[in-house]
Amino acid sequence: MDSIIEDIRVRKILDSRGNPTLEVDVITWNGFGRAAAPSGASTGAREVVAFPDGGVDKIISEVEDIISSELIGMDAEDLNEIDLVLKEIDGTENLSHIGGNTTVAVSMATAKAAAASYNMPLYRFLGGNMPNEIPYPLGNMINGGAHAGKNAPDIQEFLVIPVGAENITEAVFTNINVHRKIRELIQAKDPSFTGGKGDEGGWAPNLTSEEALEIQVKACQSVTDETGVEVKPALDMAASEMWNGEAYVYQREGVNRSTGEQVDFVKEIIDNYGFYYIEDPIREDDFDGFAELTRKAGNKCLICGDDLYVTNAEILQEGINKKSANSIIIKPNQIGTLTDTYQTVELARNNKVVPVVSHRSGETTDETIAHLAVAWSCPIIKTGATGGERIAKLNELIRIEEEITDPAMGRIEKYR
Ligand code: 2PG
Ligand code: MG
Repeated sequence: MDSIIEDIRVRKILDSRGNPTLEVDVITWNGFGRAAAPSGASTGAREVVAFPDGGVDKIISEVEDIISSELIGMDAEDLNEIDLVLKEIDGTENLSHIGGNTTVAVSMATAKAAAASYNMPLYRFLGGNMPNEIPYPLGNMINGGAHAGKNAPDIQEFLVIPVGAENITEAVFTNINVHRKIRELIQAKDPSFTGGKGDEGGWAPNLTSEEALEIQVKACQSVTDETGVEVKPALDMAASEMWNGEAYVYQREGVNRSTGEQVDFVKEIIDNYGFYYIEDPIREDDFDGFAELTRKAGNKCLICGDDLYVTNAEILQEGINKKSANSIIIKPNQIGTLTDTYQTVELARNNKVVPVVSHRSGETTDETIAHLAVAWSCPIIKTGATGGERIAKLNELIRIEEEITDPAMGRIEKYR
């Protein structure tokens, strides 16, 4: 009885880019859950549709009542069933009728309401007896591509991961040290740098990708030397954004690379600079190009599919069959419900594909993904390094670590 849904409220709120998004409250007899949907700028072609035409306003004026009348009276604890009902209300494969951002916000708010009804934190409610692992934070340092202005690097995200950190506090403060160091190095190279940032809180400098790479690697080394905590460089290349149908276009550099050249270029980056993780190095429909790179460099680097897999278990299965990648980005709003998200995480884990729970470039202060990463023992979380909507997740991880007995950092090596 405690978790029977009594009311659902839907409202329009701001996201970090200033766009409207949806926030949902689910009220049960004995609990309350609130969640908001994020949004992408470099979305994968096979993601579910975020909102139907008419956007958030249409959901509030036309869809809220339908969802409420179906879900009120159901038990929030039966999340699988609720997610099914949401998909039935939509009635389409890609959730284009009511939008994956609508279903995901309701799904997450319902899970939080169920957890609250039993006085449990979400990670415990969803994770049950999962080991108490805290994910390593993959922090955003430099923004380019679709997340920054015109003269920023072509590569979308220059990231770091503090693999030597012993706990989450050490990890997030190591990342912020690198973030500060990178600002200094950018300023030294370009005295006119204003300190401007991109969508995810990384610096947005007037530099080429190669210049940014060098600064990133140097900053990792110097923070490792100064603090003794090993921190490694990583990238999200968002390569589909660069692909023009024939080649990968590095506009800022004036260089085009064929698929073979792109594979060689990425392999060189991994070999020369010791990169730990590279996301979407190849465009989203090229499973074979991904597989070639994974074959050549997957033993020393995580090759991660984001736009490639769009958190979709069926597409992931195709990639597993073709050995396309050894890591996958997990974004609940790419697939629309927590039930489907979890299925993809399970499939990944069972096949030794490292699941990386991730924010979107447009975010809110919703902290749900911090709980999902812990609940599902995902060894890495990608959620920025600074900025209110990013630290909402990082600070929640600090609180979670404090709550659990015997916390350990994520065991990435389990996947090797
Ligand atoms: C990505 C994400 C988040 P977006 O490409 O991984 O970093 O960006 O939300 O714009 O898809
Ligand atoms: Mg990505």
